[in-house]
Amino acid sequence: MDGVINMNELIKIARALVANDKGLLAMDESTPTANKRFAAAGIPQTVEARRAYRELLITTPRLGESISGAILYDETIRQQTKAGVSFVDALKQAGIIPGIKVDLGAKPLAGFPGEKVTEGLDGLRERLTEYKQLGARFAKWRAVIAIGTVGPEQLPSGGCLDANMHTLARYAALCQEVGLVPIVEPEVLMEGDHTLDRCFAVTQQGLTMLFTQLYTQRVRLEGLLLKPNMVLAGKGSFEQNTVEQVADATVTCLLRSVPPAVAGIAFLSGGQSPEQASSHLNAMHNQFTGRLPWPLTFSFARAIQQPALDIWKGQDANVAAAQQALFYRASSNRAARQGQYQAKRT
Ligand code: 5MM
Repeated sequence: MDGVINMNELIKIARALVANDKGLLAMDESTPTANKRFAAAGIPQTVEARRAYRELLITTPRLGESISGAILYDETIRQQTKAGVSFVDALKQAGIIPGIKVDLGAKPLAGFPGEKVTEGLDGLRERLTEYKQLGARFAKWRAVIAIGTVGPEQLPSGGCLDANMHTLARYAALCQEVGLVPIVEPEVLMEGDHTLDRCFAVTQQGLTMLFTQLYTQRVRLEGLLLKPNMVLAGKGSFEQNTVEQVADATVTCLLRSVPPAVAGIAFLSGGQSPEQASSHLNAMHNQFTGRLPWPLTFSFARAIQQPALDIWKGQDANVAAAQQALFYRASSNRAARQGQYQAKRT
């Protein structure tokens, strides 16, 4: 394993990613996901359209005022702006730390109908080494946990939680060995008709198992970020909760299951609207002022990008307006970290 110097460097990067009330821009959609979102917005699903869209995001003026790090994808980390500047260098010039999604996606878990395990450990050490050479300073791996029922069985199963949390810990250990800050993302999905209480119980169980696995695999928590879901009722639940209830449940769940040594927590948005995601983060800061042991921020994809994508529509003429929308969502989320966000339409 690494010596003290490398771990100090990791801790420095982890802290920089959550410093100054900034957060992360998740722009690590795999090609199938990016194409799905483009198709829904009537944008051609080509390499050039994906490149142009990522250039729009990365070159948004003053983005670095609110964004500390951007999560890229294998295709994107190798691309350049039209002017020939690599995306990695463009991010660095904007004061944004480049990162990379390194999982190879969630696949059906053998023996557990309806559940998935994220793949990508084989050859990961070599891939991480290459990404570090390309300029990445942190990495991200997402596991998905479904709540529901299959026949008589309640999901998630212990087997699914075990497999995913073990895999996340093995990934995190490899990242630290190579010198990349791991972001671990165990996402409890919003799909389903479950209550907020059920999401709370599953999130707490998953996080408790995750930190046991991280301990077992000798991962240093000071050099790691957690990217969890907020605690929410399922999208199909008739019982939806207030912003204050979501904020209270989410932070209470995290306080019970995440050690204070963790460098920071950066939420995924999971299908919430941009306004909902910012309002929830804002309420957490207002309701728990002075009681948060870790920096609490955002690492949104849809909740930060969607307005920009909708405006862009694949047209050069819309780039400036789309960038303004992205800037607005990024600064709104920074304001939410300060408890100063006021929801209004973009
Ligand atoms: C949950 O997804 C992550 C956060 O995005 P949201 O804020 O929209 O929930 C996101 O980083 C995700 O991991 C990437 O979009 C990659 O997704 P795929 O499914 O393409 O690997």
